[in-house]
Amino acid sequence: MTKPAIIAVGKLHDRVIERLEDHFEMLRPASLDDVSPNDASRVEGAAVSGGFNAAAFQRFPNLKILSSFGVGYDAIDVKTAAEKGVVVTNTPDVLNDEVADTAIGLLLNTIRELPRAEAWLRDGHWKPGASYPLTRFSLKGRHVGLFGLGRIGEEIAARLEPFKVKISYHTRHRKDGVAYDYYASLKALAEAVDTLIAIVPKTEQTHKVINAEILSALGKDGILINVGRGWSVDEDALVAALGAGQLGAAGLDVFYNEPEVPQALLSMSNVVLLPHVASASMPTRRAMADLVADNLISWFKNGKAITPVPETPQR
Ligand code: NAP
Ligand code: 8YV
Repeated sequence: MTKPAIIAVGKLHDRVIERLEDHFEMLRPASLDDVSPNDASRVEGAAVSGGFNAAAFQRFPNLKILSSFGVGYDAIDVKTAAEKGVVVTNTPDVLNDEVADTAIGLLLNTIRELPRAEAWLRDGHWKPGASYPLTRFSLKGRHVGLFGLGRIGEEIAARLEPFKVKISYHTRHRKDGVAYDYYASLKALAEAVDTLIAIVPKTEQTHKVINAEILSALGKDGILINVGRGWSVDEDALVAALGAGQLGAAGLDVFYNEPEVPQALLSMSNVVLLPHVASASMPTRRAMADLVADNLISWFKNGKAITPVPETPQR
């Protein structure tokens, strides 16, 4: 029996290919331009890391399912997928713990300047009589606002509880069974808290919503942590607020135009910058890779995807 043809797009984790090879005929072109029309017409599934736009969907007339690596699927044109009846899947939940752990690490590093203190030691400044300066900020007594309380936001909140900080949140819909204070707008949340952790998806509504007004509401002792998408932050406003002392510090895992990081941020001492590594451990990336493969295997075997996104067909 002929195996269905699957196209692998982008820099995919090796495990995805390893898992799929037994079940499918794998096409691995260097670029979509290298796929002949004949091959394109045979492709029924796609494993994707990175983007897949409307033009890419048009190339594969018989595509039925696209399995995307990552929980955020903003780079996949789900509107076109839905119009063409293509199921899109993502990798939710398997990365919640890793991303939440990273968010807490980033928060502590930002507040307690641990990367700077280590650099100070490595640079040979720790000598008799010399101590790293006391940090301006402490996590103790802070009021942390979560912008986003979904799968990952809830795990971040759970990890914050033992730190004895007050926790509040803003989402569009109030969550049942959650004891944290709810704020109906991001502005109201920013006015109430002194520490904001963003973990929302990239959508039309979240574009640059963390703007000058929000940063100013956090205040001069305010801390911003972003582990969602750089898209949500007005980086010019952030640079201005940090530079003018209107915001205390920021910890960022994600940027507006990755991998570009604004020079102004690179030269600031009150920021901690990570290269989008929140889920980037071997075990977690392997689990994400397995879910990419399992979605395709399940769909072709049982006609049912495991984690379809809500915008496209569910099977
Ligand atoms: P999720 O379960 O869908 O949660 C998203 C949360 O954001 C929900 O609480 C949702 O609540 C809220 N939200 C969405 N749009 C909003 C808006 N316009 N205003 C206010 N709140 C809004 O997603 P997740 O699994 O937690 O992942 C969240 C995002 O994190 C992903 O989409 C991805 O972009 C990012 N991420 C980044 C990394 C990294 O490596 N840094 C890793 C994993 C994920 P309502 O629907 O009630 O508004
Ligand atoms: C990954 C992420 O870095 O899952 C997401 O949405 O942003 C991260 O886990 C990315 O998906 C793949 O490189």
